Amino acid sequence: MEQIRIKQVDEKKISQYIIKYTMEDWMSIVDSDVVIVGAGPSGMTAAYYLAKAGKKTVIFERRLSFGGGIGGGAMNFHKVVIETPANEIMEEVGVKMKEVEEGVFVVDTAEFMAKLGAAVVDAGAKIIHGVTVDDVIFREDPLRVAGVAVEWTSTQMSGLHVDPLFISAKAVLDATGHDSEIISVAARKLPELNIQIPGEKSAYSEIAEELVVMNSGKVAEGLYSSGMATAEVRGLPRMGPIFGAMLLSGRKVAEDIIHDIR
Ligand code: 48H
Ligand code: FE2
Repeated sequence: MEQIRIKQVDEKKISQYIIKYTMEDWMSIVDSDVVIVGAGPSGMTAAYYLAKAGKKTVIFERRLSFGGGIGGGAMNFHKVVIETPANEIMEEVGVKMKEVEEGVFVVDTAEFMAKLGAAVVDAGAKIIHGVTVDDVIFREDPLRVAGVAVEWTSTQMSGLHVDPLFISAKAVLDATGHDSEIISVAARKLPELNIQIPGEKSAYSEIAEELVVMNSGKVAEGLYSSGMATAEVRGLPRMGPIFGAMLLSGRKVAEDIIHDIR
């Protein structure tokens, strides 16, 4: 059998390459156009359209994977439902769909996560895993959100007292899902933003989808919501494992941000 010759790489060189090019990325990330918190379906869809429009976009994701609630499907069944016109977005990123009735499609969760994630990266957005956002930066005159505070998820889990780094952005998108973590912290620590959070309502899929898309957008200057964070912040019903509104709210909020930061 022919021997496979593998290039020999010194350990310290491996370290140097990783440190140098990680820091190069972070030097750019600290001054972003848009920070998206959460790599679930709505955050990734927003990132895809923002990056395609040339905005310097970063997603911070607490976990070491992307997809958010996609992976769990419905009670761990590996399918979710999509409805028109969200199928346009699935087609654009190459996710195969089975049309089960007119305008209603079933998709595989693994393919959904993988292809949406790949589309985000190919469009030029950065996805940084293992980072938790736990606060915002604000400015006065005019009062606005101007970025976020980030910490390693692993450091947070350790309980050690370590201060965060700050990342500035023209727009911050809370795509953290049901808990709406970023808008919640802004509402609590910046009462002058006047944000009231009524909380998500019980399930009513038929009306919830349109309501979530319509109500996704600006919550305060510089601060936006998409996906289930919108349901939490606007007091809208949940819809269960149908994902059209997650995708369409991500696209809608991307359009709003592109308009606002132009
Ligand atoms: C960094 C964070 C932080 C943080 C959270 O939950 P997601 O999938 O969010 P959406 O809104 O795009 O999609 C919601 C959908 O999955 C869902 O749950 C539906 C449709 N439910 C209907 C129903 O009736 O239940 O993703 C949010 C992501 C996750 O990956 C989190 O790990 C991440 O955000 N995240 N990342 N810093 N502070 N908080
Ligand atoms: Fe959910």
